[in-house]
Amino acid sequence: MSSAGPLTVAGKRGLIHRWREHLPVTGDTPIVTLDEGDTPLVYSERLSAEVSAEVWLKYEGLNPTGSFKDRGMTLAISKALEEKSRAVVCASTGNTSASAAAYAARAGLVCAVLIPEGNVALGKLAQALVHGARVLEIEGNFDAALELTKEMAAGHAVTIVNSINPFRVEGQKTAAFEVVEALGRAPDVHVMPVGNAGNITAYWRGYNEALDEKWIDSLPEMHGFQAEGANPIVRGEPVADPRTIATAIRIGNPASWRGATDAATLSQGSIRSVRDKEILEAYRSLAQEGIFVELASAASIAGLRQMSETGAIPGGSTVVCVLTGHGLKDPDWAIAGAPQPRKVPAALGPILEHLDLA
Ligand code: AN7
Repeated sequence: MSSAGPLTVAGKRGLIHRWREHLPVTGDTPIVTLDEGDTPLVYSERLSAEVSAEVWLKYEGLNPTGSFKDRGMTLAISKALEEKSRAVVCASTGNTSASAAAYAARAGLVCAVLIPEGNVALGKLAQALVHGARVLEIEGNFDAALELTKEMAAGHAVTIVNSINPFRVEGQKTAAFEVVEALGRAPDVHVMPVGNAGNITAYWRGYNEALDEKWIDSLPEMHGFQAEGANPIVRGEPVADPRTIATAIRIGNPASWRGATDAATLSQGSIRSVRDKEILEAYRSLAQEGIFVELASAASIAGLRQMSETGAIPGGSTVVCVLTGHGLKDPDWAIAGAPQPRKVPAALGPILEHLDLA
């Protein structure tokens, strides 16, 4: 154990502690954690009935900053500290910056974030700001921001914490370990959204390591879904001007492109697209089941439905859909399509009348 200060002492919780032997850490690595990981795998009665399979939802919105990014960030920031870095930088559609800002604040590191102007959900921006990150709104899209971030990291003494940082994918693979642990087996079919493609790369690695460890004896089919207006992997070429309401996955040139195509090909899975309209429908139907996610996460469910309609979900199979981020990240969309609150006098009569209970 190092003589690091109290914030960096390895806690008893958090995913580095939990999966230490499977992660690139040593006794000298100062561990920066917010007790991330160990998220619920929620059974969905409704979706299971709808697609005639067993559908489980990996609810990653319950991580400390509200998205799966915390899994990679605990490791990336811990390693940045170990390597005596003083500043970290990332480009982000919002969640990476929220997570980087929180973990960097905890570690006492300067955090710079480059975000695409006008295309980051309000909650995510609030997180980066409240944790004291230096937020730069780039007059360009995510892909331009990522290019600039890479240039910064190459020439200056800052650590990049986008998923091109190898520790990010290492941390994120632990979600697959948790799925395997909860089910006692691998799912038959694994469905998730794809943006920069770091997460699908991470799950595929996690399942493969679980196979090597003999925790499972088969691998799932990996199915990744991009938004139709931001679907470079489906098209086989970068999309110069990606567009989708799911701003988290509004990405035209994914950094981990190869990781996504490898996962899909080697697992007999696929990378396909879903339309914004389908994403929105999935978002609302999850909410009706009590599960609040952000739009990008609903691409999983839109994808599940598309697969089911084309007969790609075998009856009775075990399916895991990843819900990558919490709905509170983006309150604008939640409010936009919902019935608005009604103003009533502070009296029981009118209240009962409005509720049709009079
Ligand atoms: C909720 O924060 O790229 O395919 O900069 O926030 O691993 O990129 C976010 C991506 C899915 C896609 N769901 O994951 C960023 C960023 C949510 C996300 C994705 C993101 P990757």
